[in-house]
Amino acid sequence: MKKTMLASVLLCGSALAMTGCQTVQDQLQTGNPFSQPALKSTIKTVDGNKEVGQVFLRPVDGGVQVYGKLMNMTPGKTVALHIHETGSCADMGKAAGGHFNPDNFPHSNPDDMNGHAGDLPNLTANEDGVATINYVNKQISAAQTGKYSVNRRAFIVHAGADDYTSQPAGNAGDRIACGIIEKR
Ligand SMILES: [Cu+2]
Ligand SMILES: [Zn+2]
Repeated sequence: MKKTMLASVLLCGSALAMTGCQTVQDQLQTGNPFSQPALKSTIKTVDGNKEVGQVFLRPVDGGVQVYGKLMNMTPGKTVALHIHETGSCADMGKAAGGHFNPDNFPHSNPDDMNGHAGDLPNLTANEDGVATINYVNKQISAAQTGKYSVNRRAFIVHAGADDYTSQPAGNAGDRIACGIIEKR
């Protein structure tokens, strides 16, 4: 078993760079130990505390890869996902505070380097109610501490989509699910 695993890793490493070898699908489906996310978050509904998915964060070239999936979402519906500043899901997720914003920028689209660090792309659930994210955020750190670290902050899933424009939070609606980001 151990020998097989080593052989497959070597084969993989010889054909491609290690990072190119691992698809997000692999990481999601097999929990491959070589994916090594630095941080993780278990997302739960804010009312009822039912688990809806997991999101992982790991350092990659030029930023932090945020990847994972949410289940039991409304099929076809587009919703907002953000990193909020406080690692608490109490009070229906309100305790998570505003968007993570270490440089005091306005809310914007996730690719705007002069917008909130915690801004992320909207997610659309497929017909099975599964929504996936795989996005490299260039404004955050997956380190345990530091100004840009998102350790002990929180993911919030909203009832609606982010318009990437309205202040202070993209008019995304109620907070429906929340997960504290922590060391894996
Ligand atoms: Cu939010
Ligand atoms: Zn924002």
